[in-house]
Amino acid sequence: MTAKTALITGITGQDGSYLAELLLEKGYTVHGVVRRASTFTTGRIDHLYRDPHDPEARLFLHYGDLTDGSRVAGLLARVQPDEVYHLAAQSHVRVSFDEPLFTADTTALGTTRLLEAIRTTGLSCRFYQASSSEMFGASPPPQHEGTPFHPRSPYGVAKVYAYWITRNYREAYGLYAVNGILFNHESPRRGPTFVTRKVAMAAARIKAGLQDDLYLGNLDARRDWGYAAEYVEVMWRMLQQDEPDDYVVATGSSYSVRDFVEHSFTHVGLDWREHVRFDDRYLRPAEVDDLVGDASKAARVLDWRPTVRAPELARLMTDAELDVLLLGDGSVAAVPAPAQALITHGR
Ligand code: NDP
Ligand code: GDR
Repeated sequence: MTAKTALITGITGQDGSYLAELLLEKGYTVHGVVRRASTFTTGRIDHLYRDPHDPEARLFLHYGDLTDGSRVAGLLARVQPDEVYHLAAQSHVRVSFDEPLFTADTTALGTTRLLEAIRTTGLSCRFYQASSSEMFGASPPPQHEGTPFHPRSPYGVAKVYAYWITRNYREAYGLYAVNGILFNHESPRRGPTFVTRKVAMAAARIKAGLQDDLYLGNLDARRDWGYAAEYVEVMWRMLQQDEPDDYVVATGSSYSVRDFVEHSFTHVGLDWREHVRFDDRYLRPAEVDDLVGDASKAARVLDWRPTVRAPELARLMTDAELDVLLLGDGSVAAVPAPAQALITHGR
């Protein structure tokens, strides 16, 4: 069998980096789309670098932005992928309330641009859409493939659009297109403004004496948190089936934000009540209270089962942060807090 070629949008993100690793291990040639920024954004995939002049090189990157449909179409025609993993999105729920139009353009219409490019170039590739448990929003748990959508944010609404346009291209044009409806999944590579990474970084910094307090919003929200490194495998499995279909991917257990904080702080010997403060700028205009996924279809059809749940995740993420801060001689690296934390939410 000849080795396959994959195109990953969002390769610089958390999931894109784990997926690129997985596909390279499986022998794929991997092309990634990177948007231009004034600083380098490839930190999560730098370890995969191999000189492109090396005949063995199998990872290639291209500039491109989801808002530029002609570029997307040009890239697809040039790369001729067997599989497209569409992971790029404005993925932050709180930010989507501040930037609803940009979120719609990128997260919703970006998906149509890719699908339309596949259709018009006549490619017979397989397409994976990164759908989200945020589509279920206010629908009570447990949520499964048949649960009605009730999104609670511009991000959730944009993902519902992207879900349906993916199904529509499957039904209308016979495209092999699937929705992976993934519940929250985290890792040491998680963006620092998502709550799990924010908590893990703060617990480590407080332990190391670099800060005193952690400001959070709603501690009562419950999430079904899994481990990102385990979740990319199921994306790949979805594209290896005879027929395209949609799947929920989750652990089936839910924990509150407070639980996650407690596991992280206790792990490094801290009492979270002495350090966690409330800041209403981290509240959302509408909240998703409780997500618990029923992934029995993925277990049955794809033979996929997660092993890492929130308590272990909190420990491994906090350990990873401490590893960055604690130097070999026992001293602490004076890593400054990022100015990103100055950003205020609200319109
Ligand atoms: P990240 O936010 O870590 O990564 C998002 C990626 O999209 C980054 O590579 C980012 O580039 C890229 N991107 C954003 N906007 C554009 C644009 N306009 N043009 C091109 N690229 C763009 O997300 P995750 O890795 O956590 O998630 C991957 C996908 O899965 C997303 O679509 C997300 O919405 C979805 N999802 C995630 C879940 C999770 O729990 N992680 C759960 C369910 C769905 P840059 O690095 O330059 O910012
Ligand atoms: P979520 O993740 O909105 O579920 O979306 P996030 O980690 O941002 O929030 C989870 C819950 O924590 C509460 N929370 C806070 N959240 C953040 N970010 N910062 C805080 O200070 C804070 N305090 C409390 C939130 O209110 C929320 O209830 C993620 C993203 O990866 C999406 O792209 C993905 O689709 C969904 O998961 C599934």
